[in-house]
Amino acid sequence: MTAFDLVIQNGKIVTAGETLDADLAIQGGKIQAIGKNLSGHKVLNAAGLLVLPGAIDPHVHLQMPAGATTSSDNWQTGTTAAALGGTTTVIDFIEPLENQSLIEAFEERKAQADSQVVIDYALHMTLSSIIPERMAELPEVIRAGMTSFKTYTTYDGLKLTDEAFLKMFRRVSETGGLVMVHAENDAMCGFATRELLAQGQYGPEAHPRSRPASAESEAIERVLAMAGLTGTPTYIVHISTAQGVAALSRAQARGQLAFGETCPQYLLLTDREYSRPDFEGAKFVCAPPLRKETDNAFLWDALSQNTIQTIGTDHCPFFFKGQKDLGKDCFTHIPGGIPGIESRLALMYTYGVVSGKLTLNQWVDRCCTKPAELFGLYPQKGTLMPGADADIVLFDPHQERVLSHQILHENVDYTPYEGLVLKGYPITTLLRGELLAEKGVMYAEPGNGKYLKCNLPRFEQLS
Ligand code: DUC
Ligand code: ZN
Repeated sequence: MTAFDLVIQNGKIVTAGETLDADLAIQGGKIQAIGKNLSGHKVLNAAGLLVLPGAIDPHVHLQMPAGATTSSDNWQTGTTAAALGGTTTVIDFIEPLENQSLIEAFEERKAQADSQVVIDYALHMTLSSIIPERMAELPEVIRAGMTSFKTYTTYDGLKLTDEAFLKMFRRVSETGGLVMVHAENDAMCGFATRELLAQGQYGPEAHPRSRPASAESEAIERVLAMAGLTGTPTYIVHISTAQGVAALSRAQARGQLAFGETCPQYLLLTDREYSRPDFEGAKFVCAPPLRKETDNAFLWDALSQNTIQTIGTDHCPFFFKGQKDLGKDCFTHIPGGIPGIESRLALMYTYGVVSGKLTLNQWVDRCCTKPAELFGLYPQKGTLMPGADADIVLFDPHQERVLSHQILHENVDYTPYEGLVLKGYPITTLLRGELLAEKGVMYAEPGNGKYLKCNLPRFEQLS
């Protein structure tokens, strides 16, 4: 009988489509076989463990400039934390400077990442300008491996007008790419913010009212109407509201290729956090803001119904002491973003699968498979099948932990999930067949990760 490089024996293999008791064999960094009684030169005994595809976080911001500061995880610390939490691929963003060519911005961002990453990574390209020179670069950007284009309806310097959205949608459609949208109505957010400030409301508790739920749903409805006109596949990032889900669902019912992402913070936390004393509400400032329990419930439902396809983190950490306090005198100066890159898989297992809101297979689908499919990485990533990269997580469904900043490796001084009880935790992570991380210890050197070129998505093959 053939002996493979490595065999993971006796585990429960979980993919988006099935769950089976079988061995998994790895050869040359790829999955070679899944079956019974496989033998290997090396063996990992996974009895009692779940064997999953390495998770893919489709939305992170490592080393991201944000006004006067920068998100506190660099490519090395952020990808280390990701690996220890069972994530083997992250997709981050390129934000070209005004007047900078897209390809030049890509080369700079890639050079920054390459020497630091311990896991594989891909990049989304932000389009904040639609001048002809930028649009002419799209085919080259796609050839270089970025097939998803991030756009904004809000933030000066990033937001596009409706007219620009329409032109951009048309152009991206012609290339076969996917448009991602951060959808919040800029005028509504600006108006609400100015009224709050005029009333003397400067603390973090004003933050959720400065970016109302209706601003999100209005923007989702509008961008999806425009995407419908041009027939452009569109992915709405970090959906936080029930009304936002309803707008997405209406576009899907019209037959559009409209996809959605939500994040653990919008499933598990609420706007009550902003009223914590001693400025602690600042720890939860992100855009869109945390919402209500009814929104949490609606989002869980949307995930289980496949109205929302992915769970990303929008990981964008800032230290409470030294960064969040830039907004001590006014909430509008609090750097927006929260950490979560390390805890996504475990949180979604406990609060999704154990609590009965998602099946085991849906958990894998939303955290691993759908991100790979939508961003053109499937089947190299996001699943367990012969020929796929051997990116694998051994997950102990019986390990109980209390989530706290002390057990995490994110470079930040808090976790928004402090004190949450976890039932199940990733214990071993392999990348391309090599041991990457185990029980809190990182085995790979910086530079171990590879840049992944994304293919154009093939929506007709979506599971
Ligand atoms: N929202 C945040 O809060 N931070 C990073 C980017 C974003 O969209
Ligand atoms: Zn983001």
